[in-house]
Amino acid sequence: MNEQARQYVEEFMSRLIARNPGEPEFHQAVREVAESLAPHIVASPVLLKMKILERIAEPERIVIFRVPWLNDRGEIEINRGYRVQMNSAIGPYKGGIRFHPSVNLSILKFLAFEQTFKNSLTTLPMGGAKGGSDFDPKGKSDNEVMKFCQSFMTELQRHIGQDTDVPAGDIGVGGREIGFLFGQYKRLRDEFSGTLTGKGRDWGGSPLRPEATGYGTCYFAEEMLATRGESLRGKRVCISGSGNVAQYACQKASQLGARVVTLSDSSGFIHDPEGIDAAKLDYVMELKNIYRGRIREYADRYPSATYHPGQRPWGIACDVAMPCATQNELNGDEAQTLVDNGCRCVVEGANMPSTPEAIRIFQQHRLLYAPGKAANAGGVATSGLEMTQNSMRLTWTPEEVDERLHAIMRNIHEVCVRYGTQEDGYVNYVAGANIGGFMKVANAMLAQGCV
Ligand code: NDP
Ligand code: 2IT
Repeated sequence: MNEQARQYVEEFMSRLIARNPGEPEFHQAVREVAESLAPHIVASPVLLKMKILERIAEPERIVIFRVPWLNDRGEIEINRGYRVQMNSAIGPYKGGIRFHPSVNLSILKFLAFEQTFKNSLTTLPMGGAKGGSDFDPKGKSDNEVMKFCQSFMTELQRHIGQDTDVPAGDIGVGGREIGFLFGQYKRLRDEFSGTLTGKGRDWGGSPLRPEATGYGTCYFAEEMLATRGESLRGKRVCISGSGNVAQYACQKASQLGARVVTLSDSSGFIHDPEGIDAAKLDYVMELKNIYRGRIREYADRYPSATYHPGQRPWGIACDVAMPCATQNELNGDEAQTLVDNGCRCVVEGANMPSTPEAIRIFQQHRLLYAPGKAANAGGVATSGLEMTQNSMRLTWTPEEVDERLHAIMRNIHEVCVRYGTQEDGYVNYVAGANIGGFMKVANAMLAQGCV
């Protein structure tokens, strides 16, 4: 980066931090993008004059609302609901809903900001958004989750719609929650529309939407490895998390011939050197999705595995790492350990799981490293395909959706290579994804004037 670009980033960031104090995750996500884009922006008088980056980093609208509900003891509980509508330059707002006690404005603004670039990379017409609540689904009964979802949607329904804003799942929001949210939306608005994605297969959901994020992450890994004449076959893979993304990343990686040796949750990780095969993954899916249990139970069931409480899986030797749990779950020290243990490829199923220090280490050591906004875009891409099917009032076959998902991931990889290849031939996927995702949004904003 030249001096002018560096100065642009620092001035831009100090204004952003002053306008958005106490929001470290939002600052982190914006800085990464600003650093990738700065050389292009300072070279473009029109981008500078039209303040495109300044506008992209300012949400178009944020809604914050009270979510009161009655628990099973008949007591009133109060949570806070949010929807950050970041950018609608290329389509209706689109992005997931997260239910987790850590949810706050900083986290949702970082996620909505990332989503804008990710959605653009899919080539589908979707703007960027994210929403959620500090509600903690852990330990709640199905009845309590339903009550909460109904109260949350009673307010949210005013702000969303199939041509306005189309939410989906994220951490703590899966098929069960989307069902309750959709039921209440339909009841209040008296319409059966594609306003949420991730719906059940029998009521408007797309085949493969549950699988799409994890599968897409593996398809992206295959493309990256192919640039070095390699593939997932025979590779040892460390995965973090054991939720939606982790489960289907594990399934596809195994189908493609890899040996997945770890899974985790916020309490610890399991290491199974023999590999988590299809039968063991069936057990994990039942444990997590039906009984809502903890990953430590895997080690009670399978003697080949050990459980490591309070630890993350990055100390286990692997060829490929797939962080699939949450933001900032892989720090600089852990990145160095992965490198020292021979890891060659890091593909992010989660959003912003690697800290800036970790990313620096991966890039310094010339690892294949792909950020979430490229590698995990298969989830929202398949949500986009669900929107298309809903508009056409028909359902494609799983094979057709898989083919489109695969093509989209291949295309995103090509865009990253096009915009991210350095003079020495190294592909900087961070730069590639940020520049590739930015172009379409920036051009749309230029065309649409000062809005
Ligand atoms: P789930 O709720 O299904 O699973 C989340 C997993 O991550 C659980 O194993 C959970 O463990 C773990 N986890 C959550 N928070 C933390 C934390 N603070 N520290 C350690 N572990 C944690 O969510 P998803 O699988 O859907 O999402 C995982 C990641 O993928 C997120 O970053 C999400 O934004 C991203 N993503 C999701 C997409 C989707 O389609 N669902 C699409 C693209 C990205 P525990 O049970 O202990 O909380
Ligand atoms: O982070 C993400 O891309 C998601 N949680 C999926 C969003 C969506 O609208 O499918």
